[in-house]
Amino acid sequence: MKIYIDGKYYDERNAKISVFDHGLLYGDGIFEGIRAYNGRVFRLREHIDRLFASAKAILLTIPLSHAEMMKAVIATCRRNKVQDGYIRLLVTRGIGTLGLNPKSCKAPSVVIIAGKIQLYPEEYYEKGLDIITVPTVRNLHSALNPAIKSLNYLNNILAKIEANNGGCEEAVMLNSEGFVAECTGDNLFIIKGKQLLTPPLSAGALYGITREVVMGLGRDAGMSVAEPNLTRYDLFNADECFLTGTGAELVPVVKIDGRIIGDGSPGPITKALVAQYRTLTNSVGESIYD
Ligand code: PXG
Repeated sequence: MKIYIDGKYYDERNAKISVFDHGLLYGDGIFEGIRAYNGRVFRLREHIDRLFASAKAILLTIPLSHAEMMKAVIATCRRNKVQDGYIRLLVTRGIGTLGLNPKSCKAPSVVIIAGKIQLYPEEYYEKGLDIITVPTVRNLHSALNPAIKSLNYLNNILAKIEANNGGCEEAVMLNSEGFVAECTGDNLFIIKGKQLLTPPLSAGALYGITREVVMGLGRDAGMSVAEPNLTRYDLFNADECFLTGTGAELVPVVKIDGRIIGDGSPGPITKALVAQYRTLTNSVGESIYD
């Protein structure tokens, strides 16, 4: 695998970042996780737009334009002969002194890794997930806005550890007011009658690109799509529940905090949305080889 670092390609064993990079020292940087299907990068523009929005929020100047960044992602995929894969794009604050002031960092670094995707086991999609609410709440907007896809994921990692300690793969994260925010690396949806509901961004959800696509699929299917504040009670009494993310796509949820959702198996609307999402990912995207 060839890794892109600041305009050059390196073999895996030579792809290195300094221990003085503030991305490592302080988690000072941002990232994106992107998928390629059938030789096309899915929703590339949206991912690059979100990367630039995260950069703006942390006052990080990305040394490439939107168009150059898109080209760099495509070129890295081509170089690695990616057909179906996972792309990790990160921008670090760069090398600085041991003090946390980013003023000491002269140049941000851009890293692009285009490799194989580690898929969730097929069983998760067939049987659905059993998830739990965890004690760690989602970061406050007023502290570290969850809309920023920063290199500091400790909030999510702590929640993931708590879910694992409770024997589950995923965690429902609430915000400081007790409303549902999202999961550790996925957005959360419920279905109630003809309504497709997901927490608003203001509740502490990431502006998920899969979330946006799925809301569109729901509207196309004639569902009423809304973003109300949701409580655990709403989750427990949903007809169906599923998670969305670039890596996971759509994963059905069948149990939350010991309460069985619907009839305890992936619901019909969730299954239909999974099929529509797969059709879309296989047919559209920024071409790698044209
Ligand atoms: N919420 C959070 C907190 C995320 O980090 C999502 C929702 C889903 O967003 P997208 O745009 O992907 O639909 C994410 C993003 C990984 C990995 O390695 C994936 C994410 C985050 C961190 C790691 O698979 N997902």
